Amino acid sequence: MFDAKKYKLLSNVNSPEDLKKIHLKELPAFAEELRCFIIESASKNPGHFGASLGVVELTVALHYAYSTPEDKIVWDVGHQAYGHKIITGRRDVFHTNRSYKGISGFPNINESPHDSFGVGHSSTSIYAALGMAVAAKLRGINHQTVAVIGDGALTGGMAFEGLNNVAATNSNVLIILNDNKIAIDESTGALKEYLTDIATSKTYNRVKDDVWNFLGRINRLGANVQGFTQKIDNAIKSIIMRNSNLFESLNIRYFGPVDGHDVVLLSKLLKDIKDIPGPKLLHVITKKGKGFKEAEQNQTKWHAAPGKFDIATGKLLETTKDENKPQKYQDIFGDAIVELAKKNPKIVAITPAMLSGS
Ligand SMILES: Cc1ncc(C[n+]2csc(CCOP(=O)(O)OP(=O)(O)O)c2C)c(N)n1
Repeated sequence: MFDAKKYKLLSNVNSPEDLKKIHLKELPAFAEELRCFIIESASKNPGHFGASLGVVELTVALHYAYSTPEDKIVWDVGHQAYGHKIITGRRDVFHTNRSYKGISGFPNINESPHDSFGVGHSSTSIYAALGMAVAAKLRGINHQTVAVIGDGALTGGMAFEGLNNVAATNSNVLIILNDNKIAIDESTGALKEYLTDIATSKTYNRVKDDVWNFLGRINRLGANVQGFTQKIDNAIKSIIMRNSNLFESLNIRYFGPVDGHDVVLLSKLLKDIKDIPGPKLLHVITKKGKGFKEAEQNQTKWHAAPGKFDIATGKLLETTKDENKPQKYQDIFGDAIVELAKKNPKIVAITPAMLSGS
């Protein structure tokens, strides 16, 4: 059960409106409580783990800057939405996560108006967000739409279709690329290298920092900056990045990369970006499993908590150790296919970019 004394800030937050009452300065402390609560809950009721820990700050910043359910946040994959669930009124039932008659481990439109899309893996968020943005426009409603997609899910075909059409329809969609450099197993394919390149490009980052510092200064002067910042930002970016940035080339304005664990920075940024019309992408760098040593060090194993565990040591509790459980179908299948493939070189196994999860 929820211990209000232990979670001083979290105990006052039953909705995104409550979160907005917290002072910007206190957001890091709030994020830390949220992280501890997710860890404590998973230690008793294991479920997905690393992905939600990695987006704690992003989740807090999103709900600080946007107002669901009017604004729409679409989580791709959905296994990273625990923080979202806790902030949007499900804190006290979170201990029932993924259990019979309990709450779903994924966003579920029947469970909460804050869950804008029924999700379950993967690569659908950009398209879903686009649909919501177009529908809002047709109905004359002025709400914001955000798709949060991981670097793994971004490699899916439908995500590429979504990018293609978001750009072509000039919709008011913000795509947040949650780049933690891993899917469930190592990310595969060319996009991984590409994202590393933009995240580490010295020229790009120096210019970006200069532009942002400059814009920050103007903001602090209190000028009516929106149109102005846009003009400068546009001009500089179009010179430097149009031909070197995949997203910019598709007519999606690219912001970042930024530290996805700086909740204050993210909150300010999202508030600024919110008012810029058209398709945009914010590239945030996060660490899967953030804040729990075992999950940071062994990201595949702790993608989902492998059993009940001791929070202090990270050790699995005896009763839930793997050897006490029946073997999983996927393991039996995997062993069998390897055994057969050793004898027959014509056998090829195809996995959805997640060998261990298949
Ligand atoms: C169409 C499709 N392709 C692949 C998968 C397998 N799959 C499930 S989640 C996932 C990606 C998870 O990585 P990411 O989006 O980076 O999220 P993270 O867990 O790192 O937060 C993949 C490839 C799937 N479920 N559906």
